[in-house]
Amino acid sequence: MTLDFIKENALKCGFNLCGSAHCREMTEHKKFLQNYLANNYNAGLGYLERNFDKRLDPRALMPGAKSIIVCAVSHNNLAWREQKNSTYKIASYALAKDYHGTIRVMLNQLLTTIKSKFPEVNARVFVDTAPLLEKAWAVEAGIGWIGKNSLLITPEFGSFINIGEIVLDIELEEYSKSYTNNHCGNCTRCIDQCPNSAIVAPKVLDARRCISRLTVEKNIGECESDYPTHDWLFGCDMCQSVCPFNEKAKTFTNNEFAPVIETAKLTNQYIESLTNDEFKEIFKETPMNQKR
Ligand code: B12
Ligand code: SF4
Ligand code: SF4
Repeated sequence: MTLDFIKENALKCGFNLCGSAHCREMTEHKKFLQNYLANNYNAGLGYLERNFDKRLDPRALMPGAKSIIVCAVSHNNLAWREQKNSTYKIASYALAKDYHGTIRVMLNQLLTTIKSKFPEVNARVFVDTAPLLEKAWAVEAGIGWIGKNSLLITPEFGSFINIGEIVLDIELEEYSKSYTNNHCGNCTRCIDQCPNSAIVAPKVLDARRCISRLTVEKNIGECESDYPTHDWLFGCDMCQSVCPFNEKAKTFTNNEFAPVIETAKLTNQYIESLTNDEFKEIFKETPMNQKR
């Protein structure tokens, strides 16, 4: 299976970027992951402690795994610039349909195409929830670099993207060249402007301070944090909004990632007047209704 065949079909399935990598143990991440957990930077997110070996090696997650296809798609709807009618803010990705379902469908579509040409392939698709270092695999697959805000940044689409993978039990004819550049340079905007100083060192996030952790994840009780959420209702885009690589980044091209909520309507008065049932109805398709 050639890289061109995979990329061409990934784009047809609605992805913006795609690459491939050979499955291996990411030993270089072991110490980082250990320190991260030892410092409680995972903020009580138990799933980051479990499956330690699987997280480092996709072959432990899927026995027989040989290769991984990494796909990325933009959800950049500019909401991070445009929510001006209220002091409340919602992360851009949360204004569209929940990406987990959308990306799973796209990955399965790509896998169906692959299987129609290579019926002997066994594979599994993953998006977000599996113990897989998705950003690190995206770097390995040549898609971008990990910025100081700890997020994957791509030259063309910036960081307002989501990632999904197909892990296969066959070797591919060729693999992408891993992304070896890091274009952050001397910039420290994300570190300086995080409202809770959650980026404690370049690429190191203390999730106990992170507004996204405080507003998105359900088991908030396990996270003993007094840090404020600065009017963010769900998620946080600050460390991406200030990133120069998002200033000129392309916006979403796949309409499945178009906002389903009209941000202009979201005034303080409107938000504060919503009953629970109204809230559920309005945001029913978005990740806000799918709290983990
Ligand atoms: C847990 C999680 C969170 C947690 C904790 C995040 C964290 N950084 O720990 C919380 C809830 C806070 C969170 C928030 C967000 N998340 Co999140 N999250 C994840 C998840 C499920 C796992 C990430 C993980 O493994 N964390 C564990 C720690 C150890 O890893 P890490 O901090 O990411 O550190 C890595 C690098 O910094 C790097 N590194 C740093 N220093 C060094 C040094 C050395 C020597 C080496 C080798 C490596 C290294 O290696 C580390 C391991 O890969 C992934 C999906 C997945 N399965 O990968 C999505 C994911 C990372 N999240 C995503 C998104 C979109 C977000 C938010 C932007 C959502 C929002 N708008 O509110 C915020 C951004 C916050 C931020 N600045 O990172 C996207 C990222 C897209 C992108 N462009 O990168 C992902 C990939 C989901 C997806 N499939 O699209 N998230
Ligand atoms: S998502 Fe918000 S709180 Fe979390 S690191 Fe980025 S700017 Fe800080
Ligand atoms: S704001 Fe600057 S330091 Fe932070 S990720 Fe973007 S380029 Fe890198």
